[in-house]
Amino acid sequence: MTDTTLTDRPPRLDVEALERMYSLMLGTALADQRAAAESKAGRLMAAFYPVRGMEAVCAALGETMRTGDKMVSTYRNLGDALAKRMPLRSIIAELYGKAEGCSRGRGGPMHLQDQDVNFTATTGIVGSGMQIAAGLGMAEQLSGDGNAVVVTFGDGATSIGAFHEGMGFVALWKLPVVIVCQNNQWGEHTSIKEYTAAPELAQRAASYGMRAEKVDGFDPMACVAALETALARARAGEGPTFLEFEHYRLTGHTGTADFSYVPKDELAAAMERDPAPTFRKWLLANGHLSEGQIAEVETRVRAELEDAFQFAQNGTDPVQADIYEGVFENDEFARSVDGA
Ligand SMILES: Cc1ncc(C[n+]2csc(CCOP(=O)(O)OP(=O)(O)O)c2C)c(N)n1
Ligand SMILES: [Mg+2]
Repeated sequence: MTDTTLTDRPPRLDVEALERMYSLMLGTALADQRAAAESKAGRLMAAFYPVRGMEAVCAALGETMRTGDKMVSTYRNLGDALAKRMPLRSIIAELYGKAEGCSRGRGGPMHLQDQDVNFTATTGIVGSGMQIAAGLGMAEQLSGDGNAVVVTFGDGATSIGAFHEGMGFVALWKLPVVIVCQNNQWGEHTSIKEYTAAPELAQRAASYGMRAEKVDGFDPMACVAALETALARARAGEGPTFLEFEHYRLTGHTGTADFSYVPKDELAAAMERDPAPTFRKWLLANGHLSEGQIAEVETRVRAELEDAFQFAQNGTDPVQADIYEGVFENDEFARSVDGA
């Protein structure tokens, strides 16, 4: 029997692509759960912000972005980093604040980055990614090399001034920016219904003269289709697109936060659509992947995670002596500041 709960596969996505997407969804969910548990145990360098609920959007980002595309993310960045194909070991080591981490242990969970794959910046300042993306978008437009800039942030960020300034700027200059709003229905501990009188976020884009679309963020193929169109428009010089991906936060705000305030029925309904298990069922029901192929993916993903967590836990702590290195353009200056 064909499963029609999710949008059907576009012909472009072959078996390998579907396997990659399932790997990314499952890898994100499992890494997230383990990181949250490590955070609860007090073993991570700083607070961890879970991404459970966002896995379908992240897998679609992974399938549609190119390495040359720049990405700006937030503190809730694990799935974005995986979508950008950052090495898993360097991600997990950074969560523990180890020298082997992508930011040499100086950033922690909130500040993953990797210039090799153009995971350009992550920021903990809500709404500020929009302005960073505007600057990067202008640079891409001037260079004319056909890359796009993707910026991700939450629903709450659309109430911040910086967001609105950035929206006006990228629309006016028709910058090659794809704006990914992860609407998980919560801004910290406040429901979207309680913090805005205008909860239809995609409608905000129209007032800036920008194309916008609301997308089911629990439907991986719908996410791919929306991102493909937006990225193609950006590359063709047709300007930015605002995409509101609607889903639900399946955890607390942080890895340790209580979330008993979340209505039980809402959470239960969202859990019914938990991206990785739902996609797994859909892949099987539609005959896209066999039980054997799925099992292979799952074994590989679990082994890679085990390796990365072991690597991180055995990593080295950064030393005080190089604390300023990589902070200023000139390391000589850094040493003089340090008095070394
Ligand atoms: C400018 C600014 N104001 C407030 C905060 C505190 N803060 C951290 S996360 C957050 C909620 C943001 O909600 P949303 O944009 O929906 O993202 P989510 O955490 O749900 O992914 C707030 C208010 C901050 N980091 N930066
Ligand atoms: Mg939110």
